[in-house]
Amino acid sequence: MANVEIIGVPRSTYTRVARMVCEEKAIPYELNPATPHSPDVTAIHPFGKVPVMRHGDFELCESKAIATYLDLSFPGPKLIPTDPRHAALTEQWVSLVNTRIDGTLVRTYLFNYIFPKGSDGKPDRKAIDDVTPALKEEIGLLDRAAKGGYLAGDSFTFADINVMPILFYLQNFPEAAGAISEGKALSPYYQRLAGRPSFQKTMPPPPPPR
Ligand SMILES: N[C@@H](CCC(=O)N[C@@H](CS)C(=O)NCC(=O)O)C(=O)O
Repeated sequence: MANVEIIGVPRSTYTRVARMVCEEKAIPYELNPATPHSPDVTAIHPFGKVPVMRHGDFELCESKAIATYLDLSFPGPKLIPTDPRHAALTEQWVSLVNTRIDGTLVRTYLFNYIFPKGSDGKPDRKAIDDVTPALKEEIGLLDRAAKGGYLAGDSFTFADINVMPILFYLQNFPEAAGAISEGKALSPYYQRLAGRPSFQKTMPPPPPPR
């Protein structure tokens, strides 16, 4: 069968998640660069989001669905555990990150820095100040969860893959970096997991100069 195609943008956190799954399981794959809402993406994702995936004649969207398909279809370490409690904890942390934490930390906080909307081309200071309490609360939540060494249970799972690309970007911005360094667990957790080859091999390119 044809190789797995991950279609998306290398800088996208969710695209990186799908690639990390391939790397962890040593799945041969190609990254086909395509931006959100481009024809290759909208043909597979109803809302034009990346990543999308093609494997032979099978097309799929949504990073968690892609991860589930890859984990069930290919040999290699199980990233979504089979034990019911461990599987459910993995799902819980993916859901908490994707339905709330991503919105606060990436779409609201980071995007204010990366895609500043102010008329002077600078980040919107008020928007950053407004989101900082929620940012601190949610980073605190991740810090407490990371005390066990992994987000879900006592071993590496897809829940860790799902959060690592977000932590990668947060390190570079002051309020988030400060909140991470205030806790005891999240910074060592990030440093340890950042050493995994799946993380190193999917490093996004640096941002374009402004
Ligand atoms: N729930 C989706 C979210 C994917 C997502 O938001 N991707 C971003 C890039 S990291 C995107 O395509 N944004 C464009 C948009 O929302 O229009 C998933 O898990 O795959």
